[in-house]
Amino acid sequence: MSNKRILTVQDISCVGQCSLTVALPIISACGIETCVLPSAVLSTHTGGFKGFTFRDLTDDIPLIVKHWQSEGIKFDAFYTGYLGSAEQIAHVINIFNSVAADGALRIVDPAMADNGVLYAGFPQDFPKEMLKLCVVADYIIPNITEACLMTDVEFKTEYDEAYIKNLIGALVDKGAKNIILTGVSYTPDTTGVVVFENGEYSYYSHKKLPTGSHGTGDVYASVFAGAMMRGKSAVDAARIAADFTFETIEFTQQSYPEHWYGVCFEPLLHKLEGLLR
Ligand code: PXL
Repeated sequence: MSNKRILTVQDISCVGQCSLTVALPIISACGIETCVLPSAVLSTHTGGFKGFTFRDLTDDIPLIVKHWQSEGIKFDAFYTGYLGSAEQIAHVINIFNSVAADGALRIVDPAMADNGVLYAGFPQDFPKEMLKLCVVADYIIPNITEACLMTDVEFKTEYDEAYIKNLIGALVDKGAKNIILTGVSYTPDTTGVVVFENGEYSYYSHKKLPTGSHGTGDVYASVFAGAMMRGKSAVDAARIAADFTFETIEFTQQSYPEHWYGVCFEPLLHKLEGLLR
């Protein structure tokens, strides 16, 4: 158990196995105190349910932060995911400065898009706003769609290493520091992550499972954040997160093939400790 605490800022989708209902159990299972700042409350996630409710909590954020400041509360790390409005980005940048312990780690998952399109409800200019948060982060965890939307690089489903290096170069040109690019697949049977850190690339790949699953980006980013808090290098954290996420998808497809809206990560939480040793 570490005595460091992380603040994660993302929505509560009451049903959906994504965002806070993933981050809170996973980072806690990594042995890290996990504080939360809900960006919005939705009845479900937006990826396939119809008629979901959405309550934006933007106005609560400055009041919550003010209280933390009056109590002298600071955080050793931040991990942000799905945000409720473009306006929240300025609030989060303020949080990164005003309630950060010395040397605090800032991890941003620009959770806003997949498969070439923005998630339902985000305005077209949202990626430009999200980029402002990405440039103040130590690590960003975009998928290819999110990286393309923030850089105006054309989104492709078939590509080579030169395309991926150009995409990472475009993010660096915009001001991003260290980048974990997820869902990078160079062969039909494999997928993986590119880690770009201090100017060096590495690639970790594993078997690709036949269909994509909701919420896996949040599982991935949560394990990455937990592993970084446990003192792993970014390359090791990226690999551990990939292995755990793969297991959750495989387990869900084998044990509950009808379960469509998320991955059944809960029965596998106990494995995190072993992966982190
Ligand atoms: O998993 C990303 C995510 C988080 N939060 C909400 C979402 C999604 C993806 O669709 O809709 C509300």
